[in-house]
Amino acid sequence: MSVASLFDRLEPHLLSVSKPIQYVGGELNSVGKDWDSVDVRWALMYPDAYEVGLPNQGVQILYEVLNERPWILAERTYSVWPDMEQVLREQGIPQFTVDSHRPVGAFDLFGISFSTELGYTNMLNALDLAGIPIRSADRTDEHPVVIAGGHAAFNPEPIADFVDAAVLGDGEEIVLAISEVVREWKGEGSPGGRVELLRRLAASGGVYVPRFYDVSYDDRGHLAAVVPNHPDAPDRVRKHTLMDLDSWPYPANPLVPLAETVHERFSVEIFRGCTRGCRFCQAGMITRPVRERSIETIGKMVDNGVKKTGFEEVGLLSLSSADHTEIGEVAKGLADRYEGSNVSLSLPSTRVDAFNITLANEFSRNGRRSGLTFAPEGGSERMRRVINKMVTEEDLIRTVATAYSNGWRQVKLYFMCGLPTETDDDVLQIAELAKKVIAKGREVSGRNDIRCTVSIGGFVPKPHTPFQWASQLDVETTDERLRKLRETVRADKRFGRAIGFRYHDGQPGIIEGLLSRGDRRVGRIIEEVWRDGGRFDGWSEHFSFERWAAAAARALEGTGVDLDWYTTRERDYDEILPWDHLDSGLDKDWLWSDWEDALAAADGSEVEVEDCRWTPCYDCGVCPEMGTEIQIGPTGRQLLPLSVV
Ligand code: B12
Ligand code: SF4
Repeated sequence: MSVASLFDRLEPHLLSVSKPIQYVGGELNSVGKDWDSVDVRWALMYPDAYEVGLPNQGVQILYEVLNERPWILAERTYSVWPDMEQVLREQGIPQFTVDSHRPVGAFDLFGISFSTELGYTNMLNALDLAGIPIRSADRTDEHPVVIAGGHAAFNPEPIADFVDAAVLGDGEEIVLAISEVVREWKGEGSPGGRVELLRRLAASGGVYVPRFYDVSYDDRGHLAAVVPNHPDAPDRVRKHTLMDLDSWPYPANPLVPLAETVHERFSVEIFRGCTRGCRFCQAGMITRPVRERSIETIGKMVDNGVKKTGFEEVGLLSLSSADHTEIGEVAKGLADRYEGSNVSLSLPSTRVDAFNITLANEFSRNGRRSGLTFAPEGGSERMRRVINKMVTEEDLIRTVATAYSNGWRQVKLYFMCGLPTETDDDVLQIAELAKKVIAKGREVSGRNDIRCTVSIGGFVPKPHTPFQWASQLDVETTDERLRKLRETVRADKRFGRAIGFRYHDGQPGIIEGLLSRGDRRVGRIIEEVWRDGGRFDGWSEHFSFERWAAAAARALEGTGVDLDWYTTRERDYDEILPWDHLDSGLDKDWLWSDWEDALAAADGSEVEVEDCRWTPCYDCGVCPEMGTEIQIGPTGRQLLPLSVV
């Protein structure tokens, strides 16, 4: 039965809300499909405002992959701002998709993409606005199956009561497989209702259905066991890995936003995965192994994307783009192709050791010579050994010297505060490093307008990393350490103004830590926060630590555990972790020995884990467990076709 558009009810209120254009839809390359002509219908959500959510590659890719099938329809929805929420609640209008303004509750599947855990309260709000019960257990056959994906879904336990299912890893193939299961079940007349559908999804082995697992705790409040309670639910649910990125050249029809968004460029993922082995980096650990897109496919995707969108900037996206085996040829080929046109190229932050000036020159040939960004992450050499990011001070100074002497005036350096074994001194060395960078820049360029911006994020231990056992630094010590650093930077008049200083205070990091390593009991906190008005927790102007702390105290009363237990406590080898039944391929013993190596490095031992792209496999477990292998070039081919722009 057809589902009517809500637009007529929405339109009269659009002029009373901020940025109404974000709710209108109809972007270039968006898709409108006939509701009745398909078998399976997905609503896809990025749980943040349109301006953050629209550029998200994950959602754009899945939207396209699904809509390419004539029997599937996919539409998008984003979090509405509080003024629109008020309109929807007052007028009784449900959460809607921007494509055809259909109610989210009418779809078969509601897929939500979490690149950060701070989107959880926005999910609850969207469910509630959609008229879908926020708890999975309260839903009936009338409601969509709610599925979480994205990096945060590698530990979906804090949202286990709210989602019906979660998917780990690359989504391209599994969303099609899920659609097949739904089509078949609907085709049979939906036997057994949603529980049977969830059973079929769980039995497929690639979808985690939390309700089919019982969780128990011991009398200290520690996790005692996570056991399947259904014979068809596997003991461990595995992640998905897309092999051969060349066969999946998406987005091929990138969406062009109507309103201003955080990114207005066409991005091409030049590879997935990273095996550099930085111990804090969840993205690197969970996306192993490295799979490169070939230079030919990159060339075709850029050509196609620029023509179809009119974007004037092309971003080459990955976790460490300068590591692509043919990055030099890619950069030169694209710079040649777009020479004299309006199209410029950009590369996200570069590893200090992968930087080379020829590459940087290619990237800036047709555009502005904006700042260069490097991420040494640790302020002291000792710290960088602990995190396995082996960049020496000498390397860094040499690299920035090359950049400054080649005409760059600005360098941005990313660091973290609160890393395992860190002391005040490790962080204060960031100031020393920044001063040396400026001094060197002035020396080699002979100019005084050299700048260095230091940007500091709080370290949050993440599941499936060697630091998953680490204690997180408490809010007070984090803030005090950052205060001392700021004072040290400002105290030296010779450099004070040349050094920019950006940092986040410790509070949001602790809540992100709670949500990252939490178990199912944390769900109650999320619900309390949402009921208390919590929305858009990733935005500093909306985030309230007090609200989270108060909700945690209430929700955890009597459990024997508290906010500190989840965050500032170091875990033991024997502890059952909430995500142990979710298989990222990484061998837990390998992770543990890497954690021990980190602690040994803190005391001066020189144990470096090399990159398995260039050295023998060191048995992290992923390739044999997942049946995958590293896919890298060089292919020796060329960037073709060279089209006229
Ligand atoms: C571009 C980018 C941004 C941009 C744009 C965000 C956007 N709208 O997409 C900006 C600058 C805004 C940004 C901000 C932030 N980012 Co960011 N970002 C990235 C980056 C570089 C690329 C993301 C991307 O496009 N990946 C490629 C796509 C294809 O992958 P994907 O989204 O994971 O989707 C695939 C699967 O996960 C899966 N999938 C995804 N969703 C779903 C849903 C369902 C239902 C299913 C079945 C499958 C599925 O299928 C997709 C296709 O295979 C990544 C690093 C990276 N290379 O991944 C960091 C990264 C995602 N960001 C990160 C972080 C921490 C942030 C911030 C929190 C930073 C901050 N402190 O402010 C904010 C959060 C913003 C927000 N509110 O969401 C981290 C995530 C950390 C983590 N969870 O481990 C990453 C991994 C970087 C890192 N190494 O730390 N980011
Ligand atoms: S299994 Fe070996 S080759 Fe594969 S990602 Fe791990 S270390 Fe690298």
